[in-house]
Amino acid sequence: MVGLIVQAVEKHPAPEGMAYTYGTAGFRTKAEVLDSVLTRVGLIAALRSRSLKGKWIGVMITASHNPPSDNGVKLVEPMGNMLQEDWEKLSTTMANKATPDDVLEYYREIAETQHINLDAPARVVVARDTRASGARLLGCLVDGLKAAGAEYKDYGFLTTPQLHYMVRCLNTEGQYDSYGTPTEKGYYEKFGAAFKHAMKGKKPSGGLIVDCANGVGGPKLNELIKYLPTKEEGGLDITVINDNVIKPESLNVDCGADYVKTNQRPPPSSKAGPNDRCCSLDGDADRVVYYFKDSSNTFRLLDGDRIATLVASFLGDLVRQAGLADKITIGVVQTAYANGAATKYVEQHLKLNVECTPTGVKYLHHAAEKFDVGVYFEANGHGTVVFSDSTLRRIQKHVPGSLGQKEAWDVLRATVELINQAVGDALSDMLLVELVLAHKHWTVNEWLATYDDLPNRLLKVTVSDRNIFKTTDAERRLVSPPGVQANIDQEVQKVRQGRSFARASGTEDAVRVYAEAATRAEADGLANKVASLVK
Ligand code: NG1
Ligand code: ZN
Repeated sequence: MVGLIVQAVEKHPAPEGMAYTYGTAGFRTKAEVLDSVLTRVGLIAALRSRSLKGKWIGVMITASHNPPSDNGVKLVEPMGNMLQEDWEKLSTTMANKATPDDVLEYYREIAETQHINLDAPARVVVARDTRASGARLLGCLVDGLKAAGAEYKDYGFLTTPQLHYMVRCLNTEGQYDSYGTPTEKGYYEKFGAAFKHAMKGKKPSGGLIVDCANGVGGPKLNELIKYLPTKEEGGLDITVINDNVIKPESLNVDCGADYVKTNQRPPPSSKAGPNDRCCSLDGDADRVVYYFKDSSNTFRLLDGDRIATLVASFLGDLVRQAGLADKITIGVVQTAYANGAATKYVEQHLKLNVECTPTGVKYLHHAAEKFDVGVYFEANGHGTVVFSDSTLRRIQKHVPGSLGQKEAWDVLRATVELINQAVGDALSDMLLVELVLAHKHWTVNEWLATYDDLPNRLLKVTVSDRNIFKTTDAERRLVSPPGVQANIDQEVQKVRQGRSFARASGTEDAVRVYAEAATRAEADGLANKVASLVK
């Protein structure tokens, strides 16, 4: 193994002058400087699996909504969660080791400090999105996996959530908590069947246009559709657009969830008419946002906050109607980027607990796990719902007291199945939204009418060193550089319903400034003021 590791690392030398960090979304940068990282991630994945006595670990090669020339890689824990934090640090250190000998030495050091038996089995599942660099990077990863003596399964092209699903299925196969069959067909069958059960013959109002960002979500959605009830059977009428994966240079270009959310407009390729329900996935299909043009042709975004409120209200109704209200509490987890109006709606109208965490799905997921039912979404469309084990058992064991309770209980159980609890999944989230709208007999207009978003602005500010920006209170307040927060507070006071914060991005070399206020002019003015304060 020693010789093999040295050989593999020699084959993919680290470029000079690069500093890699395992950030919120794993390693992510220009694809051409990632070869050495992938080989080292192969070694880390093998070690992580061995540290868990041969449980399957996932490796996903993707750069999500980033441009086609980027790529990235992230690791997935056995139950489909994001990599544990101490292993993020080990990964970062490993990625920055310069020579093959340094790598080998660090490999041994990890084994020693983490008490890993290097003879234990190592099992790793890999998949990638449709980027042109994916095949080459897969080769670099596999060299690392083979050198470390890991058994690996390559699923080819998958969406990120499908890979998370495979990992969870493989680790629960044959057990009481078996998550499903670890095949693509198994994934489509599970979610297709759950959707059909949960719909209970309800008819969706109108069709749905799905923009797939020219990414891996396109072919996968086209496949999933085959497992859903047809239009004739009262199922969804889905039109798929931007599903061209033959031209990888078109990935995320003028389309996709990030384009729509950032530019507040539909993809130019969309032919949707007024009030047509539309949604956009991102490049690896773990994010989804809805939108439409209203009768006066104004663009209306229904983002992650809206999905969270819609889903939380639906689950609240089902739990109540099933007769479980006094046994199950529902909570909503957001980040500071959630619109203030959404937070208020959840607290005052839905009367549910809201928790705010730092940016990054791992924080939201963790906080959501503390509730019986935790609904978590980032405003940009990442998110899902998690049910605690005891809640799942409680739902299963429940004995409905009436026909009405039984109806709601049936729908609740099928809805649990429909939600990809391993991780936020654009395809499963999309089916969930469609389900809720059909049950509520709502169009996008009723959904939009639940509350009015406060006008807001998100700015990206280039600074000389973003690392000096340190925050507290779930990133809502700056503690460093000194004095800046007090200045921000002063500016916030000057506008009505003002709120603003600045934090260093975890994925880009910039500081992000968010501001909201009663009017568009006040929100824009506040954002610009705060941007000038952090420059
Ligand atoms: P950063 O760059 O740390 O703001 C961005 C998104 C996050 C999350 C991560 C990972 C915003 C404001 N931030 O993080 O929500 O999606 O990327 O992809 O949207
Ligand atoms: Zn993504």
